[in-house]
Amino acid sequence: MNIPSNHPRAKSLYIRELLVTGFRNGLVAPEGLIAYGRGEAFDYLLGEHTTEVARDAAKAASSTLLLAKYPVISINGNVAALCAKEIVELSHVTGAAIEVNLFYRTTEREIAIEKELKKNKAKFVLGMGSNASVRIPELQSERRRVDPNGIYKADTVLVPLEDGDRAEALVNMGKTVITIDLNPLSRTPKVAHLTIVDNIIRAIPEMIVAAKQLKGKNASVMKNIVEQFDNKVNLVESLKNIQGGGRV
Ligand code: PTJ
Repeated sequence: MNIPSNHPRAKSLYIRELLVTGFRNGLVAPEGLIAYGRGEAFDYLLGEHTTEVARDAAKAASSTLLLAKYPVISINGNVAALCAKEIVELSHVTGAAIEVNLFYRTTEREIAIEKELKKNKAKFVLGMGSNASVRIPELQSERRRVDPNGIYKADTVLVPLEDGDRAEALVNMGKTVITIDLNPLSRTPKVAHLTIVDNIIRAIPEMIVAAKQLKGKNASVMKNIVEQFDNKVNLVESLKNIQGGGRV
């Protein structure tokens, strides 16, 4: 669809188009369109921009990935449709592996998502087909199937647009869990160690900028950023921004 660039809601309509195209190309589950509707409502309340606290969270998230021994980024259909290129760049800058992990898992969607990631220069993609051979304890959904060389062995996992169950199960496995979720009231942001309350389409580029600035710096600089970060405080501040119409 041709969206006039001077349309007052052009950016928002453009994001919708990415998801609809992703759905038509077999990346996004039909339920993913509904899930975005919830996210979009929070983004509207947030003022559709990256707040200062979200920027702080993105900096802490990039520090955490750079400090990790084996970081992995978990990809679902919505993430692939919205920011495959940026995810691949973040993985290159931070050294994180990429794993496909779907709630509504089908072989066709796995393949379509892998193709999209490789088109955007991903060197390899974990979690495909029978490679997702181990199970996360406590979980019943398809998300429990993970790659022994990926999420299962990771010390740090970035799980954007996630459901609370798996985030909690990963925390219980002793992993450091980072999420991106526009809804600070959702369970995932509360159980994760670190949450960026922002649209993933803006959050991943923020993380890339932060990672590029921090890479090569002394580990103590990044450790300090992570220690200063308080997830609970950040969520409360994000909620205040939403209540204030996103002007903060
Ligand atoms: O591709 P699959 O099969 O793995 O399915 C993916 C979806 C997203 C359909 C699945 O994970 C799902 O149902 O997710 P939920 O439980 O609806 O949670 C999605 C969360 O992400 C909600 O809290 C939304 O507010 C939030 N969200 C949606 N879009 C964005 C977002 N947060 C940040 N950026 C977005 N663009």
